Amino acid sequence: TKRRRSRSASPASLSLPSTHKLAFSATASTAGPSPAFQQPTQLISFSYTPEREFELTDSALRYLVQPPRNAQLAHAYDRWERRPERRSRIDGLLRALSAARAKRHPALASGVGVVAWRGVMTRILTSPYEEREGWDLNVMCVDGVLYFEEHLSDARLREKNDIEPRHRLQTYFGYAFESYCTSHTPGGANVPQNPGDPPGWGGDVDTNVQWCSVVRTKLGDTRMVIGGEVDCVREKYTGATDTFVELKTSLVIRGPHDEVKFEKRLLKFYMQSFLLGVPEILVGFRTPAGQVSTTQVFKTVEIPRLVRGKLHAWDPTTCLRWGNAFLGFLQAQLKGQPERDVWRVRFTPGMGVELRALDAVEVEDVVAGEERVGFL
Ligand code: 0WD
Ligand code: CA
Repeated sequence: TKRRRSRSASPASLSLPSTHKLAFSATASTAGPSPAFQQPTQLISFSYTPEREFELTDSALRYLVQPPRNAQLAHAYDRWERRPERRSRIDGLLRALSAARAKRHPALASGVGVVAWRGVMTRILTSPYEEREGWDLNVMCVDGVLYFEEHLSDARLREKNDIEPRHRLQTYFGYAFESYCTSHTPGGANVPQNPGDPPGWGGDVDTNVQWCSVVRTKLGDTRMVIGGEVDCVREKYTGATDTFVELKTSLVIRGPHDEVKFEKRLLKFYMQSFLLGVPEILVGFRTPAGQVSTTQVFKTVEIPRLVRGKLHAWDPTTCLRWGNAFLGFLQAQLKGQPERDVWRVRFTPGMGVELRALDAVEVEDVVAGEERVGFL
């Protein structure tokens, strides 16, 4: 039976037993070897169509092509098919996982400890270095498996939907870069569809369309199934992660200040690609107005070395150690708890995380009237 707490109850953190908190200091003091991270292997892939329908195909897979010189990233901004910001569940990931199970994928023989989108795992693992943005997760533990979903408060959702025009354009620059750098056919040069399209334009941006890979990996003793969007593959699709390429845009580096900013950002680039086994990141450096001036390929494994020893350095070992402690903490706390319960993890920058059970009213908010057990 669930306790009903009134929504105006004082912040739960004040009344929480300290066992419901995990502070960074708890992992900083246990320096030592890094927990092992297993090379991810792909279980299955899937696509979202322009109608945002899930399908177990590679219809949205794209191949890397050389972008034209000085590509203009503001091109066709007015034709962007924008996916509305909604709370995103893990339904697509679970459907893909079920399909992989039905095919008796050998990598699933040994059970799973965590199921999550890659973006969520990136947030968790980079949090020791996160200075500004907190986050909330919804967590369920069913049959020993932890399921994570991002929790966006109403306020955060509104914020995401009313981002400043300037910021929205910058986001678009990233998608336009993907259009120039990818093609539907391997080795195919992009042939513009509309009069007025520049050479090399790969088609108007539709952010409903995504190709996703679901991989299996392991951090410490925890086996994980992680799903994430993959921008394109280099030359051919092998069914493995070894040809995956991540595309990024970043402002041209004009001085030491920009360099520091970029090198801090590299942690997110690194962790995001590392978690899915993506070996290469192609960065388009652009002007503030959105013209690509240079491109550079970064090998994911080599990125940590680029920042090592610097004042603003980050260390992936710290992230892995934290991630391992975080998963161990949740496993210990949720073991033996009712499986229908939904838990909330809140991360506060510089501090760590707090865990609490949601009450029935809060769970209703999470489920949002859909027929689900918790968010599953
Ligand atoms: O709706 C949301 N708030 C989110 C949805 C946030 C994060 C993820 N997702 C969805 C994704 O759309 C996808 O279906 O979860 C699934 C897995 O995504 P992921 O790979 O775990 O997401 P992440 O690693 O955070 O982002 C990967 C890419 C982004 O590339 P960049 O280079 O910017 O990191 O997914 C795209 C984006 O291209 N992406 C989005 N595109 C449109 N609308 C969004 C969004 N809200 N979020 C991520
Ligand atoms: Ca990208």
